[in-house]
Amino acid sequence: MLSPEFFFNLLLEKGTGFFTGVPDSSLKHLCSVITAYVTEDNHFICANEGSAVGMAAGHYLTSGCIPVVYMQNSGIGNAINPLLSIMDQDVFSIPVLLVIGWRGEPGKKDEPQHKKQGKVLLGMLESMEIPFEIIDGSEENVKHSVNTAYEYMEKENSPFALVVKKGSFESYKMNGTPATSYDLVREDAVKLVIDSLGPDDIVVSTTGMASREVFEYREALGHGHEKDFLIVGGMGHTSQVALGIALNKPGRKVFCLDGDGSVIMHMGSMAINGMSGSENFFHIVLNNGAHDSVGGQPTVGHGIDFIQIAEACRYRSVSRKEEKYEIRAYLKKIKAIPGPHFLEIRVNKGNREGLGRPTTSPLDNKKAFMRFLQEK
Ligand SMILES: Cc1ncc(C[n+]2csc(CCOP(=O)(O)OP(=O)(O)O)c2C)c(N)n1
Repeated sequence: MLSPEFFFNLLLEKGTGFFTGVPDSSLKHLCSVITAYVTEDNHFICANEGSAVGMAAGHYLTSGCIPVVYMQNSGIGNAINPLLSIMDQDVFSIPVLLVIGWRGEPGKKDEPQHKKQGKVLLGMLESMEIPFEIIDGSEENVKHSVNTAYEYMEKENSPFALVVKKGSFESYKMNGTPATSYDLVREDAVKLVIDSLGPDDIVVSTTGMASREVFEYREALGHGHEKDFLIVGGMGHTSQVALGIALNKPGRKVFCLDGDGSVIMHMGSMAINGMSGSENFFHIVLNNGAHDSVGGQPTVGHGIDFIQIAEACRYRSVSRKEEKYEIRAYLKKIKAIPGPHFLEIRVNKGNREGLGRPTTSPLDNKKAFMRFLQEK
């Protein structure tokens, strides 16, 4: 296995001093090393991977030094536009080193949402004409790959990708972000929301552990899963899927369980939600100030004011809660009045040890959910 510090030092030796990206579980030890060694003004966790490419471009324009953008391969989708229409040799010709965590590598066991992304990753890079090297656990190989990458970027002034196989990095322990002292963790809030639902109400839940917690709680209650649409991939798009359902099914109350990282990733959706006028739409953000599902790296979620943003986006009701009893009472209250509703629930980061994953496939989930929606 590769020491993330060894890899990081190779990048420093090449003159890179600026790091940005969106975290990924397979790169979490590298992210920890970057966080530990790089000053705050030279390391930014961005809203999404495309924004990170943008920030990297700005850094290069002012420093002439090659920046690093790290991401999970699912983030390539967000990054394609700035890579091809800003960084590409046919446009501004700006070098950037992409460090991409390879989920869903063919032949390796992974979650369904990673399967297609993992299969097409190398082909996507090829068709974008971004050369790449594959990184595994070997120090010799990584040295060679980093040399190849920087030689290319310096000569061609354009992006290069290092595709990192899952499990390549050794672990690196660092002190986490300071603990918060809210009443609840995300899973408690998930349970409160599910407990508040009526028989026809539905849930659309976000990427990562929130959806796993919804699934497990339904199992524990002996419920079916037909009322929940668990968006295991497509980070940042949960509220738009939920809104699409709410608009077409005005007789159903639609509870969107979102994450702060997810909302921030495509925050423009809040404006569309608020302005939609959808009376049956409940946007609930479980704000733990972190990308908890991939290692707990900080978001700006506890630093910004979601309430003011939601108000300005014209949600009809807007509130922030953190205590169990007030959340319960508030959910009861807003269910009786027209939305769109926005509720931020402040929670501590953290998850239960041994949290399972949905045992039904996304396809089964879709079929059961559509059947349930047809009933009314
Ligand atoms: C486009 C994209 N980038 C990155 C990821 C990796 N990823 C999965 S879950 C997650 C964190 C989500 O954070 P948040 O929405 O705050 O929810 P939390 O995990 O804290 O509950 C990330 C970064 C992804 N799935 N898709």
